[in-house]
Amino acid sequence: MFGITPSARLRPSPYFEATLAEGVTAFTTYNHMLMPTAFGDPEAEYWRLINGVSQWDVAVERQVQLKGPDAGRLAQILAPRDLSRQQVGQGKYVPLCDHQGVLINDPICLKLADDLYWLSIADSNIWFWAGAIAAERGLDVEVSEPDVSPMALQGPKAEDVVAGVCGDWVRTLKYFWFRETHVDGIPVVVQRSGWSKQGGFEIYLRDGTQGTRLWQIFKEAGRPYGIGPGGPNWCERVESGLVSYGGDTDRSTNPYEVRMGKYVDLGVPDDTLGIQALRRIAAEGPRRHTLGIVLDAGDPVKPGFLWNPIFQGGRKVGDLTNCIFSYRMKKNIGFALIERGCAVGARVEARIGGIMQPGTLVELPFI
Ligand code: THG
Repeated sequence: MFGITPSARLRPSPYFEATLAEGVTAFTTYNHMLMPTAFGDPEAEYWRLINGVSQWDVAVERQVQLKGPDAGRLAQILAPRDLSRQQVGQGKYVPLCDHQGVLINDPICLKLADDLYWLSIADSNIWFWAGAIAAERGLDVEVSEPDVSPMALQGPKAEDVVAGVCGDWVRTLKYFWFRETHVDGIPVVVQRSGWSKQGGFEIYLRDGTQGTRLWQIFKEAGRPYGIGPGGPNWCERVESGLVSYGGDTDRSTNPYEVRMGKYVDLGVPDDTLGIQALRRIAAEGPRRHTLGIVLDAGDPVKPGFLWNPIFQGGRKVGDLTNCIFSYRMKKNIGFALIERGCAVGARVEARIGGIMQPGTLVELPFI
């Protein structure tokens, strides 16, 4: 359809050549990189994730490394979730908020050592933010972006594939826990994680020259299980109720509005960014919440790129932040970021492409 102009601003993934060889047909941009999102057969890619194992280039999940005596202090200043009992080898899903309590990223925080943390970030420039906060607070910590590029293996067969390559110890890893190891001499971190609810692992490659080789090793090990390429799957993640920062959030969304309230600890130290605002929001109650919506329409609707307004009795009450035809439910489903007065069971209308589409609000996740 169109090409992409090369530039040093558009940074390459170590798996780029491998995904070209797999027949990638579409990319999205994320953290100033390209992420493969399609390989020509969306339904096959979906069922492979649900029933088998899917291999993803998610190198765009960049690491913001905090290193030095104050690394843990900085992590806790950035994240309004209690990290005081986080252990080495453990990851935690954390909201990052600005001073107003607005969500600015939702990384996994990995503690590699008492003085070494990675924030595995979603799509926003946290390296500027973390560096500025460290300097302003006079902390003894170095903020950098190391040569680390995750690849995901997702789906019910992912554990067998990763155990085949790394050993049976991976089967004992708890959710978000990880271990540093080598795969045929290539340095990696292996974590039980990934942006799907089908189970799986992420392999954080620590040598960007070895992407093609690492891809091939897992592809070979996955052959008996029918492995194939994929990417963060729009349909599966909506069915599973996974929030996409920047997709389902806007410039005023706080964690309580997008089902992340359980990852906020109001007792964190007072110098944590955004905590005063979050305490106020928690006391007053957020204005909006995120629910599922099931449209009446039987045929797939095309929602386009923009948020679609949701109405009740002719009044705008929220936004449809995504919408997809579910292969398992055979319905159009999406997320509604909507006034708290609109509850589960309520009938609403979403205006999509100029057409009013009636639907019902439901609990998340759908499946
Ligand atoms: N893996 C890694 N880095 C990432 C992502 C990832 N960075 C960007 C983005 N994804 C960060 N966002 C999320 C969002 C949700 C989850 C992980 C990262 C997730 N959530 C589960 C849930 O909401 O049900 C479990 C949360 C929990 O139990 O604590 O897994 O995917 N490396």
